[in-house]
Amino acid sequence: MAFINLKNKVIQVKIVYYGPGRGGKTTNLEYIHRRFHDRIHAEMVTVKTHGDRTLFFDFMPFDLGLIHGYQIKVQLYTVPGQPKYNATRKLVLRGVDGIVFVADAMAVCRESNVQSLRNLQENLAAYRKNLATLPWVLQYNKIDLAEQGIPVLSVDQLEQDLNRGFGRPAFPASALKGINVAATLKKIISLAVTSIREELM
Ligand SMILES: Nc1nc2c(ncn2[C@@H]2O[C@H](COP(=O)(O)OP(=O)(O)O)[C@@H](O)[C@H]2O)c(=O)[nH]1
Ligand SMILES: [Mg+2]
Repeated sequence: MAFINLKNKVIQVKIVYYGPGRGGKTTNLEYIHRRFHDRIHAEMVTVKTHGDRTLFFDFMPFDLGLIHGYQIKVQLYTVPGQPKYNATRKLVLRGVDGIVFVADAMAVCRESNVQSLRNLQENLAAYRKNLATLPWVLQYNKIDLAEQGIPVLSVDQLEQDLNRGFGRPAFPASALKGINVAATLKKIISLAVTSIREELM
């Protein structure tokens, strides 16, 4: 459930970008930060280390304006994908309102996508949440690599592997080029806000 401040009429919506390491989560946030810079008046905080670009998480808050007199504040988080950082991943999921699962469309990443989705389900279970009821969408990232002759999974294959039984909105994307990055974000915000509104009624 979102954090709601009734006195100040503020609803905080927490969105987490989840997925295998190096799938493009940070690149999504960097693109959003660049593209909506003047509109969001927000700082992007990235905790970096050598090797991987993010050790802990990336965090970006921004305002969506008023909905029914409530100020909607959205917070975007990403998690580190490597198996050894599971404690951090679990912690970032605390209080999550919506998830973008960023899959890496490269053919060599097929198994790590599936493993990461399984890991997400396990970590959600610790908070008594699950993918059947939570707002979430998928992003099939790095589709631009096909042009360079790098083997990428077909959307059909990715749907089979990751979205079978869920039927969630899914966006073939290139975080690097900004293809479907905004569409992915808009969709998850809309689903999360709708779900919060329903819980409030
Ligand atoms: N070609 C291509 N490379 C990408 C894309 N998205 C991310 N990358 C690259 O993949 C690497 C890992 O991206 P990053 O955002 O750090 O992944 P994260 O670990 O999920 O946060 C970086 O070198 C990015 O430039 C994409 O859409 N296309
Ligand atoms: Mg990252």
